[in-house]
Formats: sequence, structure tokens, C-alpha cells
Amino acid sequence: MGSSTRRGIVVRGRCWPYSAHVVERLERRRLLAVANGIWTGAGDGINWTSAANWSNNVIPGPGDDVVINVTANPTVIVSGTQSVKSLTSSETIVISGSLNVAGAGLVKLSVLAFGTGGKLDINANDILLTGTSRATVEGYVRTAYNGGAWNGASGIFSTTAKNNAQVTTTLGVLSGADYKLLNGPTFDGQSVANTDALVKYTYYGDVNFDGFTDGLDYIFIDNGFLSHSTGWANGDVNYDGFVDGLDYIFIDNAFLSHGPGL
Ligand SMILES: [Ca+2]
Ligand SMILES: [Ca+2]
Ligand SMILES: [Ca+2]
Repeated sequence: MGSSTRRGIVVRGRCWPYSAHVVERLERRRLLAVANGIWTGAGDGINWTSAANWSNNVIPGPGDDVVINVTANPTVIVSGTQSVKSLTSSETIVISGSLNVAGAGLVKLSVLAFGTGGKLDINANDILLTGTSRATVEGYVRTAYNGGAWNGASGIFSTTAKNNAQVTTTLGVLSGADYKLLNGPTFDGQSVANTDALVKYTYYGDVNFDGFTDGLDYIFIDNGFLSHSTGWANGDVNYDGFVDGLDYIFIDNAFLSHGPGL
């Protein structure tokens, strides 16, 4: 009932009836226009491996820019072997499997945690974490780095650094407060809060995160050595808790290589 009114589009004085088929095709095209990799949480709302949690009901792959940001504040569990192009999340992420960031671009995270054997491989990318402390993040890198072998049981990895035959690059960790003091308010184009933690793929010894290892870094490192300090900011670039001759071997090697800015 009520459908007797003729519906259509008036063109040149003639009313052309709608084609239900055309409308259906347009709607389908609109749905397909949503990219893969957008978290909807429409499945179980928690598991990365539940396709129904993702746009188009597709678990994202190495060509997809992943964005996890919903009104609810779920803890998203990553399991299995996953690879994405880029990763941005405002929600808590717990990695129990392995997650590889295959593309180029800043990884933006809030709270990051690892289950047993969980691995995040950022290759040559950087990370900005808004909900995880510098000390916790440094622990993740230390565990993965495992004295330079990059074969730790879990944590934040860089396969790019591992495969660097010159052993000039690694992952550095700074607090937002230290970074801002040295470089100003933005990191890879994103504004930084004092409580943020930053991870940078850079040269051994680039303790100020400007992408080079140079005399300015040596001022900080020498000071760290003389004051028996620790942490990346003070020159403990191999994360063993000391600034000592072993760090200087890595740092001098990177300094002498004069690689391009990172
Ligand atoms: Ca949320
Ligand atoms: Ca530097
Ligand atoms: Ca050290």
C-alpha cells in the first residue's frame, strides 16, 4: 500500500522510473569503497583474528592501513602471524602472536603489552606510544634486542636493523619529555606529550633522535659514561644497563659510517 505513486527521475520533461537494480548496484559500490583494516569490533570485539571485527569482514593484510579507534575501549588481542602496511590504535593492544608492519610510516599506539612469545616487528619505522611508559617500552626493545642478536622471546623488533650487515642501526627509546627538550614538540609530524614514549629506527648513538650520530650525541654519551647513567638518552645503546666501552664500539662504528639521515 502507498506505493502507487510513481517514483522516478525527471529528465527533459519525461519521468524515468528508478531501476531498483541500479540503486542496489550503487549501494553495493558504496559499501565496497570502505577500505580494509578499519576496526569495527562488530565480531567478538576483541580478537584480531575475528574477521567480523574488521571493515568488509576481512582480516587486514600487508597492503592495509590498520586503524583501531572505537567508542568502546576494548583490549584487542593479536594472535597468529599478522602483517599490515601501517598501524594506528587508540585502544589497548596485547600481542600474543606476531605483528609485522610492512609499510613505511609512524606507528601510533596507546597501551601496548605482550603475551608470551608476542612480537611486534616495526622494521625501519618509528613508534609513538601515548599510554605506555618509556621504561616499559625500553624493556620491550631490550628483550627483543637480546644483546644485539634480535632473537628475543618477545617485544619490539626491527628486522631491518637485524639484517643491517654494517650493524650501524638499531631501535632507540626516548621519553616524550626528553624528546621535546631536544627537538621541539613534534615527532614524525605528530605532537608529543611529556608522558609519551618514542621508539626510533636510527643509528647507534643517535641519543638525541635527530637521525644522525655526531658530536652533539657524544656530549650526551660522554656525560652519561662519566656519570654512570643508563638508558638510551645517556648512551646505553645496547640496553645492558651500563654506558661503557661496548656501547662506544657500536656508536663509533655508526659515527664513522656517515650514513644518510634517518
Ligand atoms: Ca576507544
Ligand atoms: Ca643525533
Ligand atoms: Ca650499554
